[in-house]
Amino acid sequence: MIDDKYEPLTIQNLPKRLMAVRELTDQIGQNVDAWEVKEVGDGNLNLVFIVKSPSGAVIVKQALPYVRLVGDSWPLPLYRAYFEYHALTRQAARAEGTVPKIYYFNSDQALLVMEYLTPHKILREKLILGEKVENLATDVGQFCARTAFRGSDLSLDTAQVKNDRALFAGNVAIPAITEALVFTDPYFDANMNNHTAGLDVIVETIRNDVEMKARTQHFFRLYSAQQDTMCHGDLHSGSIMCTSTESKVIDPEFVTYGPFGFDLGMLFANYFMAFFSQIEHRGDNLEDYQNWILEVISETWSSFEKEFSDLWHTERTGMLYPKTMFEDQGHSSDKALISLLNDIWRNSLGFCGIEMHRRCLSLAHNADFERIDDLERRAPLEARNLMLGRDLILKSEKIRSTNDLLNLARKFNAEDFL
Ligand code: SR1
Ligand code: MG
Repeated sequence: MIDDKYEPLTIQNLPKRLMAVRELTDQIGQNVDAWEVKEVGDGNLNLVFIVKSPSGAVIVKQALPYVRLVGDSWPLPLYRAYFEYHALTRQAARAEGTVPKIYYFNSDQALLVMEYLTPHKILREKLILGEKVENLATDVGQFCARTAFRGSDLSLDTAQVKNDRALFAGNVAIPAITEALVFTDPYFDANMNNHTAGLDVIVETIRNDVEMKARTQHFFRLYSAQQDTMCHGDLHSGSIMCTSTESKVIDPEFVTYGPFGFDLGMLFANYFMAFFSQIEHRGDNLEDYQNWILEVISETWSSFEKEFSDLWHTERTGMLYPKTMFEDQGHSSDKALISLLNDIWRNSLGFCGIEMHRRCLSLAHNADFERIDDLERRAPLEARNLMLGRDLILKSEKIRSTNDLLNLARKFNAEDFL
């Protein structure tokens, strides 16, 4: 391609700058006059272009040297595209068919050319519109189990795990966003925080709950120090694209080695926020749709549990819980598996509660709530979400089943906290 010196693409200069990239022209042809370029990035960080021609379409994603949401006062290294590329190639190998195909990567330009997923839509938009997705829970639960298991010392050769831990340890600045915005800022009056008017009393309750804050730091320690596996790192409903029957996971630039339950917890939180905000987005079918969201949570866990257990029995070739110690001695490893799954479940609930907090208290809120213009109607829904988050952080050890979890969500959905 294209120059060595980094320069952000524009709709105007993209065709000229990328016309020599064969991997791209293989997909959409060489006649740049027929290319149609649109910038569609609606995330917080990057440029995203759809480039279409009569013969095909691709996505071109380019990192910007700053946080797009905030502007150039918050610089952000371009190297995140490199880690996203390495995460995507591993996810593609470990959970086949669940991520977009990569056609080309250019490190100098922090640029990826990848498959244009169509007619997929961002899952968050579908949840706001009340659209169901068949197989969502199974597909994403399996994605979580396969990437968790196959990126860990349960499966990989230890040299590979150590190499990957070292590789992804270089992704410093992006997980640092999570360290600040997710695990720290919600719990004090940090500079970039904002919350909906009317929530002050709840915010005060949360920020003054010393026991709960200590629990958040327990989970923060797990996030920073328990390097079980390669986590997606930002698995919210804006990182999943779906048709009515198929789901794909995108955008792993927050990739980091972290605890098994982290991605699941983030995901559950975003489903709970969709659940609590529904009343302002739905008409008649509110109950049916809210029940469906809760089913998705419960089935995602079942799908994760089933797939993780299958892999445990069929692909346990890493250094942890070796068959030489269990099956080869005529000893079942099932108790060890159950204990590990319980641990993952409990941790996922803690991460879930923290993500529910940060999306209402620090920077980068969710459209599920933000699209409710009437703040007097939004605040009580966010209050339910914040208070359930607090309970999950405090009681993660005591919530034993998905039934317990869903009953708790139903209970909080009927409460008036303001
Ligand atoms: C400044 S970036 C804010 C958020 O956007 C990303 O999607 C992550 O969730 C991050 O925390
Ligand atoms: Mg993202």
